[in-house]
Amino acid sequence: ARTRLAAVPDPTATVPEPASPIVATDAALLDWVTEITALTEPDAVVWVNGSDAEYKALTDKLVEAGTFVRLAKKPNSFYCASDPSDVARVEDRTYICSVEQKDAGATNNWMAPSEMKAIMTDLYRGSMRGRTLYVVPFCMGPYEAEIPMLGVEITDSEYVVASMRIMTRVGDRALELINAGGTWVRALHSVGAPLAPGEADVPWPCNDTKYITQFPEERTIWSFGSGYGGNALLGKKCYSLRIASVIARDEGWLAEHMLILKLISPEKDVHYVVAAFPSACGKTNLAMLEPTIPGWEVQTLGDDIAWMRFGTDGRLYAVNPEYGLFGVAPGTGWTTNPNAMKAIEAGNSVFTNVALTDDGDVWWEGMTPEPPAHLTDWKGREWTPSGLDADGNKLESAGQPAAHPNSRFCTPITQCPILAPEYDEPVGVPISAILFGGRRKTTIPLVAQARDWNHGVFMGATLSSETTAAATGAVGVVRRDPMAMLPFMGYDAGDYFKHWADLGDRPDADQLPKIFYVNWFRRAADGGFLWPGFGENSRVLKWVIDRLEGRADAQSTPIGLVPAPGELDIDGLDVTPEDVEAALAIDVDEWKAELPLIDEWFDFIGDTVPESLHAELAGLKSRLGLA
Ligand code: SAT
Ligand code: MN
Repeated sequence: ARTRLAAVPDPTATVPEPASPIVATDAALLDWVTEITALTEPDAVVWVNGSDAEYKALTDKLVEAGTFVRLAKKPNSFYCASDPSDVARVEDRTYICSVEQKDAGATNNWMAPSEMKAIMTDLYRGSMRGRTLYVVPFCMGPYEAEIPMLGVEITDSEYVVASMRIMTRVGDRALELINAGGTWVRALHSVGAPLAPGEADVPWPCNDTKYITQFPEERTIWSFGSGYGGNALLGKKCYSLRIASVIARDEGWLAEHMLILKLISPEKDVHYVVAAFPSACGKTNLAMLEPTIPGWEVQTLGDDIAWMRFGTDGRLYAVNPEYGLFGVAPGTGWTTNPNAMKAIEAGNSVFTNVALTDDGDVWWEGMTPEPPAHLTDWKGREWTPSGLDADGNKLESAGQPAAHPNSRFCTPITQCPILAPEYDEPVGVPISAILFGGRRKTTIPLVAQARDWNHGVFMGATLSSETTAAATGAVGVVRRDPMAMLPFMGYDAGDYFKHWADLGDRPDADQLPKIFYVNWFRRAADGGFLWPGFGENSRVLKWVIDRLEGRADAQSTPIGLVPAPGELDIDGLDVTPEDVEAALAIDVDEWKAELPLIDEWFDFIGDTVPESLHAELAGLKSRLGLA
């Protein structure tokens, strides 16, 4: 059973944790904690200071509660299985509650703020009974930033506190910056599973009713009912994308769903590249890629989110607001992503919905070529490769993956062996190129460069991808996912495109990064991938950098600039030239099928789609001879 802390719902009595010399002095914060404590009625209030001792106590508590299993094979690391109903982001339960509906736009769920607050206030009433309310001060991005991006998450989930500590900068330093007058985002979270006196807890408390709500004008987040990932670690998608995209619009910068990597050429030129892909399309793998072409080196700065602001030189500088990796586990292995594997080996990680080995390690599909002979699957059931138990009886888990397809490792980014030393540079790193990518079996070539900024914005705005297990719902359905931000735009999609397009009107627009569209996932007629991906994607990055340096030729096609024959380095690549050609091909029939989908998409978004993008679409149609 879970040990209970003192049953005194009095924040002032529990504010100063003995380990922490820092006490909150910000009146708004103290008032908010008092208000939420009165509403949610926790047994105790704990202020999180970010110390190792605190983490130890927290993870011990999670082990005792049966939520965590301490791994024998990895230092300071834990296996965790969620409730089977709570395994991914819930996009249909995610709301942008702007004051006016039009500001949420066609792509977001909306409800009037007062209506949503009434519903959720009722849900929060008493929702933390029997639990501890944690106050988690945090900072997205470096503490030393000119304007540190602060937040406070209130949560009743120890899993969330432990994960936030890995994923973001939490504790005293953030609290000090708040005490000093820093602006901060309110982020309220409850799993929505109050305990009656004496009631035993379950390992993964959650509620069938879920709401993930952003109030953009108030820079406020309310989340209820889920303990999982992007639903509950509110510094991640809710703050760093949905709320931050609104702040970025207001202040003239970009908050994007992008990895950040550093490429060093054999000539030792350094280029920083950001790349937007939908969830579970290989961002973590690309961010940590091991180039297969000689002389090239990749270093990592971020694998999921980039905040980009303009420097005085007119260039865009990117910062990774996060401090950890929340990577999709399946498919991550020593051949596909050795750097992620090394980061994980170093320990200090939480693994959610993976499989557990008999000797106290984790496993998932794709980690090793052959699975271990015996596992506990993510649902806690016995699992064997054959689907049979020792007596030859069929297991309930037979025929199912041992790890959930959206299972995750949560690991400090500082453990990444190829982390760029400048990963926490407060002003960020200057970006040379932006890649947009999706997961498409057809139509989209391996790589195409945009002719200019506006064309690149069009590529991003019409980006499409097959859905993945990162969100609940059907997998493998093609949908538009603009800039890979469909579930994360905090305001109207057309206004978001306009914000991007307007950057092209800056007087120093020639300093903007060059834009490319990539697709690692195109298939041959027989269903096989045309391009091997992973480390071989370095060949595409090389062409990108060679384009920036004026060293590589492109050929103009109706959809953009693709590598001229012989310009993509396929030296030593184990792929036929015909497959490479097919990966790069522009098939007019496929584009004929694509264009109505883009028409539909712009119609769906409505009047706010900027004229410049309609003009791009008209240009594309006429170049394809389809106008
Ligand atoms: O669930 S998360 O949003 O944290 C991960 C993802 O979907 O990219
Ligand atoms: Mn993501």
